[in-house]
Amino acid sequence: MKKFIGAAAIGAIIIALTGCAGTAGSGGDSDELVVGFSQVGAESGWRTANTTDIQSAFKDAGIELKFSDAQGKQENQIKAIRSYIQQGVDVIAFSPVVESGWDTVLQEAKDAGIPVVLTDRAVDSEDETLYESFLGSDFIVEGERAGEWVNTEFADAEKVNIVELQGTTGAAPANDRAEGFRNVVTDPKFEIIASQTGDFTRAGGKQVMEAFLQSNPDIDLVYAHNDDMGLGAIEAIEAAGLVPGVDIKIVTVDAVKDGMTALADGKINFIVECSPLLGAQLVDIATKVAAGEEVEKRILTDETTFTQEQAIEALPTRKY
Ligand code: GYE
Repeated sequence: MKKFIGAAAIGAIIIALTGCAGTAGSGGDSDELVVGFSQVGAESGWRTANTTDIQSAFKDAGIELKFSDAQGKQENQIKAIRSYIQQGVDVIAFSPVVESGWDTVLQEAKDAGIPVVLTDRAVDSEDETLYESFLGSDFIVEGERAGEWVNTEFADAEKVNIVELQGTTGAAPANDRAEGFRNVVTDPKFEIIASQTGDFTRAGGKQVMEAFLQSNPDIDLVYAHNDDMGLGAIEAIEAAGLVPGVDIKIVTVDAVKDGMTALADGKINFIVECSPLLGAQLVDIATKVAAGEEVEKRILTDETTFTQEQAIEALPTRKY
């Protein structure tokens, strides 16, 4: 902290000498705020909606947003964060591609006096002072909501073979959606006969589902950690001559437009919502932390679930 006291003292001398406060320096007027944001990539419809929403919220607020796309790689995110530190932005926000391995770079941001806000995904750092706030969904609850639907839907079944399309390995939503689902789908009649990552992409979901179908003749249900992988699974199921939503039931997470359309068409059976519209809240948090105001450590998004009937009703006004 010493060097900041030094800088402030020098600033005071300059002000005294020139008789004018000037406008330079970080953390001043919200008009001058600069926020650096490191996005995961563009792997899904959810991610695209999230990027658009964040960029437009900062534009509307008149706050400069430096944006970088990590293309799914943690090393790119670390580079982007280091570059934001170097540039002396006022706030750094990022959506961590995986949960672990952030302590060093977060400590660097802390040492530079730059507050960090986690959006959408969590880190597993034990030191919670390394970030100001975490804005996003409760992915465990999302997994539990998917599981509760499964329990009701298959209440009368004797044996249910489930295949799981997992999100990106090591990502918070992949870890937690797997955990939440297993928390509630506990009856021994349910068996997760195969589980593999499809990396949150449509192509990944399709490829993994093709392999699942080849080695498992009797699949009752697909649990996909996001809509895109569920949409990929639909293609694989149809190519195998089966009817998605009927021969094999499908439950997914996200509720983006393409997912909701497949739900309304009867190809998906149930979707747990995960909202990508984090922009306005992120602007609010970034503005507050830059001004040194206290913010809540954990800010949850409001979410619901959709049946096929509810999707038909919601689709015309769906924003993403
Ligand atoms: O569910 C998935 C995306 O982190 C909540 O990432 C997000 C997840 C979302 O690729 O579609």
